[in-house]
Amino acid sequence: MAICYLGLGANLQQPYEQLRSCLAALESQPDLELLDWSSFYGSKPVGPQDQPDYVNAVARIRTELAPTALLDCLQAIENQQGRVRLRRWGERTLDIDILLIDQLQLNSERLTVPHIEMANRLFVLQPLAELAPELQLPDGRLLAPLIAAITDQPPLLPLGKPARHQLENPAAS
Ligand code: ROI
Repeated sequence: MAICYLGLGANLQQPYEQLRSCLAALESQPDLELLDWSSFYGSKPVGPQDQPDYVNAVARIRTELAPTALLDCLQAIENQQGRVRLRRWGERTLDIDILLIDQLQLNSERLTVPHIEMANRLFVLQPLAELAPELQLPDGRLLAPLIAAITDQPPLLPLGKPARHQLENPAAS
């Protein structure tokens, strides 16, 4: 059994709803357990600026799936939600990144864990720190100093955290 953290991001086709339905899809997967998720945050694009702002969040899951099987499962969810990706570093309907798998370090053709850019991205570190403030990366680094070192990215805009009963149906309250 592994505890994994997933980075969720979207900036097309109602990004908040994309993330909400992504969490609903994770919750309905037989091979993994959705344990918790962060608030959703609005964020300015890292990369080309001529694209819409993003909505980002981090989810914590538990799974027995091997890393590549987990990747297959997450890519199937991206595709089920009609994933569109227009260009590298560009806009996309839904991106699910494997950030961490326990304290595993993995470098294969398909997958690098921890996620190669996570330590440099406020839109990953801040929601991750909300979920797991004391978390250490496999190399021993803590989140708070990594966050403090980021000076080139504007603050995130907190957008609230949907409750579990709000994941399936956006109209429910
Ligand atoms: N920028 C933000 N703010 N959020 C993302 O999820 C995101 N994803 C990406 C790139 C294009 C690097 N920029 C991003 O893949």
